[in-house]
Amino acid sequence: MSSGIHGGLHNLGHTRSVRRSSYLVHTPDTFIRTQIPGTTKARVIVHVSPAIGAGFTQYSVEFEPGGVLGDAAGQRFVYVLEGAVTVDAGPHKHAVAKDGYAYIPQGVEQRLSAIEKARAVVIEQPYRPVRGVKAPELLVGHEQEVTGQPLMGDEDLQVRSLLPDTMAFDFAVNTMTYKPGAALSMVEIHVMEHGLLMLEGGGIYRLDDDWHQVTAGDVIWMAPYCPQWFGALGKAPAKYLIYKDWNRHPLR
Ligand code: UGY
Ligand code: MN
Repeated sequence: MSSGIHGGLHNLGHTRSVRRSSYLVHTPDTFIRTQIPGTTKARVIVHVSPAIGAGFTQYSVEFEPGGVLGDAAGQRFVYVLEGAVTVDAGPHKHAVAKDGYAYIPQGVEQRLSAIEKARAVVIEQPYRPVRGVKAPELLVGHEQEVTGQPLMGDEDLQVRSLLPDTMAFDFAVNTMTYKPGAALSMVEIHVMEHGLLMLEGGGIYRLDDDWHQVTAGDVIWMAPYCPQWFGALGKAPAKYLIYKDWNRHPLR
């Protein structure tokens, strides 16, 4: 049987995706592929953008072999989900493979080229400088090389900070890995917003006053002050990549 929109498998109008003023749950069945200037042989799915009220953008790029993503609209963070890409940024050139990542400062001429079929998540945000603090430089790393830290002493919930926690950076990107049954110890309400991609496993996400089942491949945007809590379900760990704006005065 054929599938998708041409085969009539439309789930009778049902989806786990939800759009509220304080959050978005974006599940793969609702993804629409598009293109942005500077892309060739690459499709883009924009999950989070100023159009929904966010101060950053988060999108996925699906590259064919040889596919390219060009210049950014601000500083850029790239995390490779599948395959490998070459990052050409100014005078630097780095190969970044699955679970590898790169931070590229604002204004650097750049080109990301897929060495093979690849998928990556991209976060871009205008840089907010701080007087007397030098802006960050290009940084390339790998998630597995970052030491995990237990969140609030909970060994079953490990946080890996992919960017250095210095005032030079105005956002953070972390991975959070929950052992089966682990959960945030509190409902968080904070000024920072989040862009989140479920990498592995799943569980229940509380967002505002609603509880959602979430699984690998789902994306969530949380507005500032959106009440949030997560508990991992199933027999395998749950893991997500999470962005937050960070290290800046709330009036700037
Ligand atoms: O860093 C955070 O705010 C993180 N603990 N939030 C979350 O997982 N929803
Ligand atoms: Mn949070």
